[in-house]
Amino acid sequence: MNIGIVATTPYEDQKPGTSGLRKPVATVRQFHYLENFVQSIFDTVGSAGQTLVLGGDGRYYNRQAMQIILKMAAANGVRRVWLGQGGLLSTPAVSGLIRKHRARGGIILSASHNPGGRQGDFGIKVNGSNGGPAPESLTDAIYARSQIIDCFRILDAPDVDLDRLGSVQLGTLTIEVIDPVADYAALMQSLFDFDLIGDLLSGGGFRCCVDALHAVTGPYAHVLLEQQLGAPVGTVRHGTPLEDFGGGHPDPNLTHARELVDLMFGADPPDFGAASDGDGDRNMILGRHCFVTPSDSLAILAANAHLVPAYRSGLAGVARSLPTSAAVDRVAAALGIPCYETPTGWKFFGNLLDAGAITLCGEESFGTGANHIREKDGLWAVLFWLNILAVRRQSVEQIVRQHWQTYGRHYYARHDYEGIDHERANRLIERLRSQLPTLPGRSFGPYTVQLSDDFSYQDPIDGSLSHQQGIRIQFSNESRIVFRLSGTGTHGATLRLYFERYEPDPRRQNWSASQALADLIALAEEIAQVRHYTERDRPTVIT
Ligand code: VG1
Ligand code: CO
Repeated sequence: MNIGIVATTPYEDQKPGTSGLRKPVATVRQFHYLENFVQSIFDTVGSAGQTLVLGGDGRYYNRQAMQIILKMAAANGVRRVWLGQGGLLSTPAVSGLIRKHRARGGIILSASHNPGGRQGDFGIKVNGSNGGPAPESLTDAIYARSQIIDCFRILDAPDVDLDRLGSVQLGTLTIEVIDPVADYAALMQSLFDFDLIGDLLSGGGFRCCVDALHAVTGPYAHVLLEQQLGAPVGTVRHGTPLEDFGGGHPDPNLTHARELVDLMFGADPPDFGAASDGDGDRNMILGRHCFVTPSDSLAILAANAHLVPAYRSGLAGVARSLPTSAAVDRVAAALGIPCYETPTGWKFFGNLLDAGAITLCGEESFGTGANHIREKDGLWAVLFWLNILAVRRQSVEQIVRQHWQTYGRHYYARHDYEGIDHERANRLIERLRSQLPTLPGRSFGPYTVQLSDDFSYQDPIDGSLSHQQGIRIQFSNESRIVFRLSGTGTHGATLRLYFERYEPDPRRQNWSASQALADLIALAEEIAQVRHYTERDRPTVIT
């Protein structure tokens, strides 16, 4: 088998965003586009003699891309690749495997919650030896390399059988095709009380529904919930991964997981409902006629962590991304543990987790996770909730309401304006930035601005700095508005507005979020002229 060294020219647009390189399939299929980026990864990370983990969420072009990457890995001297059977591995499973096998890192082929299929998106995420998303310093270096690349290496060899379990040799590279679920399931068993959850799920009285949205979580949920924990077959819906996710949008939120939401808010719903995204790292939690905001979910997991075997001895600390509500901050204060505020994106939790400074962390975008791996973890959150429900034997709604009574309620909403004009989106942000110094002290009705800035973060462990991570306007009555532009969209720009308002009085905790936040939403319009700049009169998605 010959190693080809193929001449190539750079593509300008290979800068990774919030979570890897994410592009329309048509972009990724351009001549040598994938090859350039993969060679840039190998050149930057160093591939000779290394062990890597490779998997994807099963979306369109997954299998073709796997073949290219495997042949390139062989030509670049990679020693061993742990590959999920069929090219499938969830993002949390990849993270766990990197750690288990002490691999140099991993490549995950996924555009996460973005739609798949021929017309959809494709993505390439790079993870490091701790199992977590590459830090900015590494993605910047990969990007820099991609801008000067002039050749890549690829083995001239027949395709690898991705479906047959066992070892195969590709030149000097050994590929271990493994069951994508087994190691992850064992890890979950080490964290949660499977006997207790099993009693709850198989007892007959408790009904549960998990919607995998035809994405990668399906095989994991089938094994864990139905086979190992004894939930009735049918508990997992849309459990077969499809290349186009059945035409859906694999985003677990109130808009895109519509079928599950209708079930949970319909007549005689199950006791517990959950959905996951394309690559299995996000989760949405629902009870009967009850939606748990991701920010509340993180706070509730932290407050109940002592009920779960893995966290029985307490939490070292917690962290949340800037736009995530401060619900978890209150729990941390009550527990007497530190709470860190990071920029958006899981990579910012990595150092805190590695240093043992935090045990749990999460984002408002339906991502929660812990120190067992270095990615957010959808099914972990589901099992965590089920473990709490199995101990407390209350409904999801009772648990949420009691939490609000104890800690107060953080009303919360995110408004996304998707596919808007880039230039206008940037103008909105720049105009806001220029207003920042004039806002503190100004009053808008009962809201007086206390702090307004463009969030800068200094990593407490390695001291690295990240600037312009989101514009926050904080009011004296513990309300907040955050504005930022998405780093994962692929069509036009996406503006995200985040609204939060704190309500300690249990008598005033029964409004809908849209009622409670109406004043703040109007205020955002007044300050930022959202309608004018987005040319939209309402958001595309509200979560
Ligand atoms: C979004 C979310 C962010 C999340 C990121 C990746 O980023 O807001 O919280 O970490 O997606 O999630 P952005 O830049 O579009 O707001 V995933 O499930 O794609 O790894
Ligand atoms: Co995801």
